[in-house]
Amino acid sequence: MKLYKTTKGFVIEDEGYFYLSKHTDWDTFVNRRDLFFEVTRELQKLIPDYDYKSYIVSGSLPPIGTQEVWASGVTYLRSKNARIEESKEAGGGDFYDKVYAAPRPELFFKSTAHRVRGNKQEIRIRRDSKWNVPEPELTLFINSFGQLAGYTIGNDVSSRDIEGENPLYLPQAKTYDGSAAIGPCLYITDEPLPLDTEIRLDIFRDGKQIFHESITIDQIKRSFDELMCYLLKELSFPTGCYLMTGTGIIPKDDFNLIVKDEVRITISEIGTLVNTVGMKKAAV
Ligand code: DO4
Ligand code: MG
Repeated sequence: MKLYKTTKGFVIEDEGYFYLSKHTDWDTFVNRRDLFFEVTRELQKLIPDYDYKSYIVSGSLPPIGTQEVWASGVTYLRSKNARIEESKEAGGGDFYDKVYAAPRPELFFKSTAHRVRGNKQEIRIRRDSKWNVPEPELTLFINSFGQLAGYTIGNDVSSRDIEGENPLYLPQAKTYDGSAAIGPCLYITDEPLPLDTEIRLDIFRDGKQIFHESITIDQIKRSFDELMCYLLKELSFPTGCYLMTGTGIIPKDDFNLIVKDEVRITISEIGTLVNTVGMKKAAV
């Protein structure tokens, strides 16, 4: 089942039918103990209406209320190798090798809710950066009970020149207005995602496809339990949180995201998250 946040309310999609939930607060809507069971029960009292589909066609709000967005780093071999390369001159290479092998994963704060963009909303690149990339990441929704309650698609937009200059600049490379996108929905299921689930990244410039690559989630070095366990060790999340699980797709070093590029990230079970890079103006 897919839960969408729209300007007209929360739309539930189930087997091709669309329902409008009676809930009006996202945080309580998604923080029910057995969400899949509760939504299934809720559907029995609702009448499907195809018109509700139109609420999500033109884009949807990010599926977020007051949750923080966190992110995991260097969870795929490809990511480790690319970071070693980009930070060689700064002497950062060793850190990435070590964190890839260490029991403790790299986890970092990515975004507050108000900086997050939804499907078909504009993401941003920093005005003081010359090398930017999207990072397509399966993103977990961890509820207020500490349970993995759903999945969405995340884009961890990153400034590689800032990150590469000095690993201590990571927060600036990762966190700024419009650097995170999630959506198009929160996908809830009563079964774990299959290991051959594919994450696909397509980038279009002036209507032409300039990049495409995919990876399956079985290439990830760490289990979701492991990532969640470290995140929840010393942090409480009264309304739950999102956790991006890291990227396994990194465009070649000559690739640079620019204004007006369209980034599409697809995970077939969840949908496609589409974002265009907005003009380099101050965020609203
Ligand atoms: O260590 C830098 C960031 C890593 C990251 O965002 C990723 O691997 O996805
Ligand atoms: Mg990332």
